[in-house]
Amino acid sequence: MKFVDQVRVEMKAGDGGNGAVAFRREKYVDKGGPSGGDGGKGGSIYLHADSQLTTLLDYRFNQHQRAQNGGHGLGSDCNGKDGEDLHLKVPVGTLVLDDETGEQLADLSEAEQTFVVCKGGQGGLGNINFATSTRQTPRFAQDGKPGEKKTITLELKLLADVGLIGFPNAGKSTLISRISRARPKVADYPFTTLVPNLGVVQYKDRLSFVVADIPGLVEGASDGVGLGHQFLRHVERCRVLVHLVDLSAVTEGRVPLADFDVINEELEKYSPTLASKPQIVVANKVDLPHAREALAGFQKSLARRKLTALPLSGATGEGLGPVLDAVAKVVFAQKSAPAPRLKSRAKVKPQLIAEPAVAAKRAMGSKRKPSSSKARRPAAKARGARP
Ligand SMILES: Nc1nc2c(ncn2[C@@H]2O[C@H](COP(=O)(O)OP(=O)(O)OP(=O)(O)O)[C@@H](O)[C@H]2O)c(=O)[nH]1
Ligand SMILES: [Mg+2]
Repeated sequence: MKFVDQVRVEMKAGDGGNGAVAFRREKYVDKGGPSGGDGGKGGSIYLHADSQLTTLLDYRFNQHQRAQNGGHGLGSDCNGKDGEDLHLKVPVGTLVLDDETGEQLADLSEAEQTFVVCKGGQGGLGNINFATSTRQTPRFAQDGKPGEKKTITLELKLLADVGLIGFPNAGKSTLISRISRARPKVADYPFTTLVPNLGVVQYKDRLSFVVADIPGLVEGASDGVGLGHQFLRHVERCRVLVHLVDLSAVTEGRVPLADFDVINEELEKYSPTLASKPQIVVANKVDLPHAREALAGFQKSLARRKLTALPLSGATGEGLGPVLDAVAKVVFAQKSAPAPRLKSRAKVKPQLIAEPAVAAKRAMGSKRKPSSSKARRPAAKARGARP
């Protein structure tokens, strides 16, 4: 399936129906008066975040979306029918941007979140509404209002906790397929991964986090080299980046520290915020002899910058524990504490708010108890809600 993560869509809500100009004409009813009904409301366009969807592919070939117009008002006091609303589904993590201004209109980051993109136009009033004592035959009615029209850009940003970054062939897909059930293609040529993949990692104590494997970056990605920066938006929301450095590349004359710097420069060019995200540096492929030899040197050069590199072999699983622990430490430290949930309404102790008059009487020492059932009701409510 094609991965579509950005699409421009023209949206038009339904226009409101026009109000009608009509007069009652009946046998024996002379000058029956105005009877033009109102126009119906135009349909609105809603976007719903759906956890079942993973891409914006549906919109690639449906770039014009229209909701139904409202029906026009009719004679005999008949109102026009409201236009049907249009409900569109988008994947969770979709940003809704105004195409012209680039302004963010909505961020649908939670399942079932809803956003009204375009409101339907109001229906016009029929002439029946304009009859007064001095104007008994209004020969005019109101036109319906046009529905909102917008061109928007839908942009998908995957919701992953951890983003895997590094050069092509660094072993990102190998790592995600080892720690999760994601099975992206693994091969020894660059740009094997062309679209981001997500995997859920089951960590200890039933804790889990989502990892995104994104296509490799190369020097000049900001100028469109390789696949460019286009997929970096998918790690913008991550809590932590795992930066894989391929130590075996020393056999090709590459220097691990230089590789590390190139990727960081590309991150910086894309977004300084992304570059300042917590990073766990992983020295990968240590199962290979050349890589193992290069490890100490790489770690030393990072230590000079007060950074550490965790050795790993995505292929054999060596060093996986400490890497996952380091990731989990950042992910779960940052994950906000679970929102306090009310187990039952009983926990909320309602306070009896006395009406000002009652409060004043009480203050004056009035001993008369409220006798009416109305006055007793709040107290009864409070009792009912007690645990
Ligand atoms: N020896 C060894 N080989 C590895 C290790 N990890 C990955 N490889 C090999 O390195 C090559 C590239 O691995 P991938 O996982 O496809 O690399 P990637 O970072 O996803 O590459 P792109 O998708 O092209 O960006 C494959 O031939 C893997 O078998 C490792 O830990 N040790
Ligand atoms: Mg890959």
